[in-house]
Amino acid sequence: MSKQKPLNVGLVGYGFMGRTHSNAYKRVNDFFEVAHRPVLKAVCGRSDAGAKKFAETWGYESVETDWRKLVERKDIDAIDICTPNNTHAEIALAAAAAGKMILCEKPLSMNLKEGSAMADAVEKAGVRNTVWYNYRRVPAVTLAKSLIDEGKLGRIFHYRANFLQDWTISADLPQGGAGLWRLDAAAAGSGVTGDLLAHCIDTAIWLNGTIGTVCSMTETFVKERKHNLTGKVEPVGIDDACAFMCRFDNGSLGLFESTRYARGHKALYTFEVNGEKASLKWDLHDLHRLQYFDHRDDSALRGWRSIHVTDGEHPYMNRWWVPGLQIGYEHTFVHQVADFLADLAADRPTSPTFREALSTQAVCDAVLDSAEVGTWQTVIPV
Ligand code: SOE
Repeated sequence: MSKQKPLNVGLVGYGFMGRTHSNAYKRVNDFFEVAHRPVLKAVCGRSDAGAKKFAETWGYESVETDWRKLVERKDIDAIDICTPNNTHAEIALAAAAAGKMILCEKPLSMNLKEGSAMADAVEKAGVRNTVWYNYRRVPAVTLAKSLIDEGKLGRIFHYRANFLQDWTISADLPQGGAGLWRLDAAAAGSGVTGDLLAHCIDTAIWLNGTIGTVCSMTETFVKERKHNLTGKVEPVGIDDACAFMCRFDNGSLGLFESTRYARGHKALYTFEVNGEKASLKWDLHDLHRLQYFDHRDDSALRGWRSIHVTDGEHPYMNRWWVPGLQIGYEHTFVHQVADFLADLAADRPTSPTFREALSTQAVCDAVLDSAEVGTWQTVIPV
C-alpha cells in the first residue's frame, strides 16, 4: 500500500507531449519524496483504438473519447491538457468550472485574450494550475536563474536566444491532423512564434524580467501545403521563421530568432546573457552544462567555465544519480510534476501559473502584430 495520497490524473491528448507527461507521472515518486502519488486514471483521445493502445502502453486505468466526460468524472482530480493549441481554452474553462486542477501544455493559448479568460477562470474557481514550460527545469537553466537572482552577473545588458529546427523544409510535407497540426494555423495559432519562441520568451522573462517593446519579422517560406484533413492544397498561415529584437523593462536589449528552416539543426535552443560582471550561456544539445564567464576572476586565468551541472548541490540533482552522471530532456517534466506536488502539499502556486504565462502570450501577440504592421509594438502589460 502506497503511503502517498493519490492524485488522479486525466490526460487529454496522447501525442508526443502525452508521453513526456505520462513518463513524469510514473517516475516522480521513485525519485522525489512528495506527499502525493499521481494515478494514471484515464486518457482521452478521439480515437478509441488509439487511446486504448496508449492506455495499455502507459498503464492508464481507463479511456474516454470525449474530453467533456473526462472533465465531469468525479474520480479525476487533475486534467492535463496535451491537445493542439486551439483546444486548450475550451478544455481549461470546463475543467476549471468542474473544480479540477489543470496542467496545460505550452503555449497556454492561441492569444492573450483567450489566455486571460483562462487565467481568470482558474482563479475564479480557485483551482491549482500550471503551464508546462519545461526548459525552466533543466538543472543548468535553474542554476542560471539562481546566479542571476544572486546578482552574480550584475546589471544585464544583453539577452540572446535561438530555437532552430529543420523538419519542415520539404514542400511535400502536408499540414494538419495528428503530428502535423503545428503547421496548421487554425490549430496552432502561429508557427515558430507560439511553438518555439514561446519557450525562449518564457525563459527570458523568468531570467531577465518583462519585455516592454518588440520589433519583428516573420516569413512563410512554403506558401501552400496539402491539408491532411481536407485533402486539398491550402495556403499556409503559420510563420516558418521569426526574428525579433526587444527592450526588456530592466533596460537590457534582446535578440531572438526561431526557424524550422535551419538545415542541420533539430532542436537547438540556446540562450546567452551578458552582464556587467559576468555572462552565461546554455545550449539544449549540451543541456547538462552551463557556460559561465566571470570578469572578477584573476585576469591570467579568466575564461569561460563549462560547469557540468551534475553535483548534488545543483538544482534537482541530489535526487538523481551520483555526481558526474547526467540526466536529460525527460527529467525536466519529472521536475515539473515534483514541483507541482510539493507546491500542492505546501499550498503555494506552481510557476508558471496561467497568470504568469500570460506575459509570454502578450509578447507573442506583440511579435506577430509587429511582423504584420512592420513597426515596433508595445507589449500589453499583464
Ligand atoms: C516542436 O517540434 C517541438 O516539439 C515543440 O512543440 C516543443 O515544445 C519543443 O520543446 C520541441 O519542439
